[in-house]
Amino acid sequence: MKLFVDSNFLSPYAMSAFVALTEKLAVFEIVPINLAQGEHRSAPYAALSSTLRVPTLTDGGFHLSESSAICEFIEDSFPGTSLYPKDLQQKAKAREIQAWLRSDLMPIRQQRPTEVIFFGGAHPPLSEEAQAAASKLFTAVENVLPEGADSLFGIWSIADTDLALMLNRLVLAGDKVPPRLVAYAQAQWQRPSVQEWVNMHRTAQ
Ligand SMILES: N[C@@H](CCC(=O)N[C@@H](CS)C(=O)NCC(=O)O)C(=O)O
Repeated sequence: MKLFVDSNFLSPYAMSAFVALTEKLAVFEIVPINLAQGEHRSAPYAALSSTLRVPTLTDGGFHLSESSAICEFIEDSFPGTSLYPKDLQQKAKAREIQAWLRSDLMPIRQQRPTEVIFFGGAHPPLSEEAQAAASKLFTAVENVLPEGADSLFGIWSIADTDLALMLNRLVLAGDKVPPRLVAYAQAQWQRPSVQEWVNMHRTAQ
């Protein structure tokens, strides 16, 4: 198996696929794709990914893009640590959270790009629009995360990793985040599979 990821390990979607494979103890090769140089638009990559985006997972002649589809494929392909809750309603909620994080909260994603998480540095205050998105995020998480819990469904799921990344865009930029959400994001960030991604070698561009 090969996992094609951005060569600077900044993509939250590549991270999700990486964590999923790592949790399953799958044997896979990381193939870095240089987005800055447009390598994702090159013919060899286009032959693997119709979306021309990272991540893409390949297994022989099988090619799959879109990180949530990749996570579901990995879940169905490997035994070991479950990526999703077994309970059908909880599993559906985990997928809801994944889909939501990928389709909404754009002002946070734009004003707190993952460089904030992986490189640090100073960032301008959030715009009103981004503050509104942050407050929507906080309310949603407070509604779904049980008091005192460090995972959404009583046991780790890949939705926790995705959600912690979204919260950490704000936490690590020093934005105001409710303390129990900070504690949740920090606890999730310590997971060894996540730390493996965090500790990838990156170069400032
Ligand atoms: N919905 C996709 C999003 C993937 C995505 O946006 N990847 C970005 C890197 S974070 C990318 O490849 N950007 C290059 C481009 O769109 O040209 C997923 O979940 O995999």
